[in-house]
Amino acid sequence: MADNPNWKTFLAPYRQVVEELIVKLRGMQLQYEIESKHSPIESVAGRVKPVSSILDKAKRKQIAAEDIEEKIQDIAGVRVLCQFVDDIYTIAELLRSRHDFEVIEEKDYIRNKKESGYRSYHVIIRHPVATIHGYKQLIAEIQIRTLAMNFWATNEHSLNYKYSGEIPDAIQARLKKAAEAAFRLDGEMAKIKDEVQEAQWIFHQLKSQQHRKGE
Ligand code: 0O2
Repeated sequence: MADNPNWKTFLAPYRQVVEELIVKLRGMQLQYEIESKHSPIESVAGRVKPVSSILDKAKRKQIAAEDIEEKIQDIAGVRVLCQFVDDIYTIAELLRSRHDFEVIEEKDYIRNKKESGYRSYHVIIRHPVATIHGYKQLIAEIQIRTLAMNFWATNEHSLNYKYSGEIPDAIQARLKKAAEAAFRLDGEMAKIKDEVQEAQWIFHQLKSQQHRKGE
């Protein structure tokens, strides 16, 4: 079924949504840079969920084929990385204020971390997309997390893959400790946020001067 050519047609508008969202979020990042302000957005990346993962998720959550579009909300997924935890909430606010898509759900796994230790902020949106058959509204997921949260989530994701979702208890316990260490790191960085930002601003100015002089 994963080779079914209909998947290509089904996923094409999702690819478009991912690309449009990346452009919009990078556009926000650039505006902060132009105005020489700290950008809450450090980087943006996106992907369309592979067909095999869509099928696995549908099976695991007992979702019928005709409900996939509505019930699997991360077929179009974009990830935004930030330096500081409060940047996450700034971005969520920016997303809520947009008129070109609608926020339909928010999941705060920072205030309510997952059992695994996972922390991240998920914003589910409904995004319009123009196709040759007319307009469609597609669901997409924007995951917003700090660099520290991402470091943890990436490693945990690899381990989950390696152990097919059955991570041994001892490793799971270590992962939980690592999640708390990452969270403490975010807390410590928040305390010196102003210092870090000032240092980055000075460095940015220096780089721009050197660039202008052609050094
Ligand atoms: P992939 O490979 O990242 O695309 P769920 O029932 O929890 O599986 P649901 O209901 O869609 O999923 O919602 P949720 O939990 O808000 O979002 C799912 C996505 O969040 C996951 O996608 C992961 O990207 C991420 N995520 C959620 N929990 C964890 C976790 O414990 N560890 C890590 N590393 N990531 C997590 P997929 O489909 O699982 O996979």
